[in-house]
Amino acid sequence: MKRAIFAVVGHPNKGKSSIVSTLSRNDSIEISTRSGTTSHSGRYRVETAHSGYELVDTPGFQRPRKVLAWLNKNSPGADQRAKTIAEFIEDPQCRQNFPDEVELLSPIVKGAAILYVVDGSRPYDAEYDAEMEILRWTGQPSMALINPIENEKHVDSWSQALAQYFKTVRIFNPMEADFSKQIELLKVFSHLNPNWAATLNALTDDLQQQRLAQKNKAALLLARLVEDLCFYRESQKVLTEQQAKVAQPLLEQKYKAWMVAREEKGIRELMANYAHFQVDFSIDDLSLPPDLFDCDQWYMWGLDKQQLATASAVAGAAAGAAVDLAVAGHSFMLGAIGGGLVGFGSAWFGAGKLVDVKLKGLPLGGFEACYGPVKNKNFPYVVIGRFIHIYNQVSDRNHAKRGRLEVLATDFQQKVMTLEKSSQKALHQACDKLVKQKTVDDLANILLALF
Ligand SMILES: Nc1nc2c(ncn2[C@@H]2O[C@H](COP(=O)(O)OP(=O)(O)O)[C@@H](O)[C@H]2O)c(=O)[nH]1
Ligand SMILES: [Mg+2]
Repeated sequence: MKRAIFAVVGHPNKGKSSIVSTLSRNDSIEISTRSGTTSHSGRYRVETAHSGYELVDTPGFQRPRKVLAWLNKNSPGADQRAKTIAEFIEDPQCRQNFPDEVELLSPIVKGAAILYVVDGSRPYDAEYDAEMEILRWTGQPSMALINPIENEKHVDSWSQALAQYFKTVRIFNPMEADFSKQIELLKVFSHLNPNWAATLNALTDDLQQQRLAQKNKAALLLARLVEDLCFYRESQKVLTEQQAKVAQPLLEQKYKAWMVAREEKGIRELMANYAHFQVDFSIDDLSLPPDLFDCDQWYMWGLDKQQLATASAVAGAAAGAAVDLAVAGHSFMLGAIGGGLVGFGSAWFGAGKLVDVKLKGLPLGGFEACYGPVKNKNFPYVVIGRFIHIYNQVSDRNHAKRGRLEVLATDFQQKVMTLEKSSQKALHQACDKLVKQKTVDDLANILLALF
């Protein structure tokens, strides 16, 4: 058998489906506290550029002792055991009486290697011997995985028991095992069957490449996001200043809605990049500091005042006034420029702390009322900080994890401080350009330092 196939087997509720989910990066596999959730085997192919393998998620053993009794009764001797197992899965009576065992043994009889899963937080007892004995009868390559579901209390006794039946035993927690732990495990798999060593080695190489490519893609997604958010403006033609005043709240509303939706889209793209499609997440969860438009709370996401001042200096931007304006949260372009910009009353400015609010006289009469683009110097850092924060959670999130994305604050300011000086400078210069609505060459590459 050329293709590497692993059947993940064990007692119900030991994390078999969780392991398959994490290793195959598939968050649509059903995982449940309800025993017997997986009643039919599911096959999950992992395809990479030059390789691939398959995981089979199976139902748990239901009546292993009875099955073993049947096998013992029907086996002429040790040399015939694998054959007896094959007879067991074909036997009409057995298919009726032991559907789960038939289902889980079928892929093994066809050549799959065995990954036997137990829970390291529950004690070993002799009941499991029947399962392990049945698996041994198949004669297929095998290893055991101890999943410490709640704790590692019984890992040692399990290790001893498992060593009686399996040459290879590893601890693997499908919720927590990070990428390197997953790669480590795949490397162990490659020793189970010498025929699969080459393909599984190619697989781990591919996965490592893939992970790099995902990181580059994440940086590219952020580059597009921060550019879009920094450049965006909402505008509307109006005939009079009075009309502009009426239009202003609507413009503001539309502007904010667009910005929020764009940020959410960027985050969804990031999740899709890591094959997370079912994550329960709402952009509102990011409102640890209330929202993207609350300047006072920004220092938590972006840079703090002092960093911002340093950033401006590093970027070679005008220090002093420019920095103070940024810190105060408003920076307006007022007065007449070109076609004629008309400033508005204080209500107009007050609402527009964050952004540029303009009324521009049009050559053929009337005005163009504009909301945006962003003027606050901290804004690009805030967007970047929020994205990096989500990146940290998403890129390391195992696919067995269900439930909401936990929003744990990560220290973006610290991250910026620890960048190499040249990377810091490039970042500050890029942000300085972005708030001036100038495009930045190679932005994704500059941002990559933060990933
Ligand atoms: N905390 C924690 N829960 C786990 C772990 N593995 C599985 N579970 C939980 O145990 C239950 C059964 O998991 P599942 O993968 O469906 O087990 P299966 O019946 O063997 O396929 C689910 O509620 C999982 O969320 C783990 O490593 N840590
Ligand atoms: Mg299952």
